[in-house]
Amino acid sequence: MDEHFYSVRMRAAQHGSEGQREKHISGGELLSAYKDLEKAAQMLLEKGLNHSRGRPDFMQIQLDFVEEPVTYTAPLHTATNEVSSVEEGHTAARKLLLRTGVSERAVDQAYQMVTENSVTRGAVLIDAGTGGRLDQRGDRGVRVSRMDWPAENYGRWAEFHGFPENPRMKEALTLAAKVCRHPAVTAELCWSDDPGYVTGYVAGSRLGYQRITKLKERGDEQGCRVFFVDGRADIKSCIHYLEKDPIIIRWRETE
Ligand code: PML
Ligand code: MG
Repeated sequence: MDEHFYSVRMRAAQHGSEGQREKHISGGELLSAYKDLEKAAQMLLEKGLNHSRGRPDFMQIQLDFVEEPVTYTAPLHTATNEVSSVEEGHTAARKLLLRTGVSERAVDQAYQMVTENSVTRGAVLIDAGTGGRLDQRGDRGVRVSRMDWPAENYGRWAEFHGFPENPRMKEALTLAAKVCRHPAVTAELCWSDDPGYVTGYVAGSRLGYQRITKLKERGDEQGCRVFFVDGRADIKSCIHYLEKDPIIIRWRETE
C-alpha cells in the first residue's frame, strides 16, 4: 500500500497553581492518512477534554509526517483472567510475569518502583533479570508512539472474539502488540491511571495479552506501565523502536 501516514499525538495535563507538580490527564496516539487528519485531531481533542482524571489546563496536539515505512502486525492472542480482589489480581499478574521469564527479583523491583514513582507519565523499562531501571527518563518515562489499529479491522476482531468494542482496550492492545514484538521485550505489566478503570494486563509475545479484571481499587488514580527488557540488548535502539517505528495492527480471520 503506497500510503503515507502522519503521527498524531495528544497530551493533556493540569498544572494548577504555581509550584504544583504537573498532573498527567490523558495521552493519545494515532497514525492517520492526510485526508483523515481533521477527524484524528478531533478524536484526540475529545479524548483529552473528557477524562475522568480531570479537566486539563494544558493540551498539545502534534502532527508529524512519518517517513519510515509502516510495518503491519497481528494482534496478540487475548484472554481474560477473572479475579475477585486486587490481591488476587496481583498474584495472577506475578505468576504470568514469571511465566514469560521475568525474574522474581525484577517483579519485586517493578512493584517497588511503581509505588515510589507514582507520577511517571510514560513507561518504565526494567531489566527482566536484575530488576534495575534501564531508561534514563525519570518522571517522564518512555512514551510509546506511532501505532494504530484501524477501527473497521478492530471491530471485526472484537466481534469475532466476542469482546465488546472498548476504545481503552483497543489502545492497550495496540500498544502491547507493538511493544511485545520487539525481540528485547520479555513482558509488559499495565493498569490504568483512570480512577474508574480497574482492569489491567500482563502481555508477552508468547503469553499474549492477559487481561486481569482487578489490579487496583476503584477511585485509585495511580496507574502503572512497566516493560521488562533483556538488559543485554541495545536499549537505545529498543527505545527508538518504541517511540519512532510506525506499526499498524492488522487482524486476519485465519490468524
Ligand atoms: C489504560 O487505560 O491506559 C490501560 C488500560 C488497560 C486495560 C485495558 C483492557 O484490556 O481492558
Ligand atoms: Mg490513561
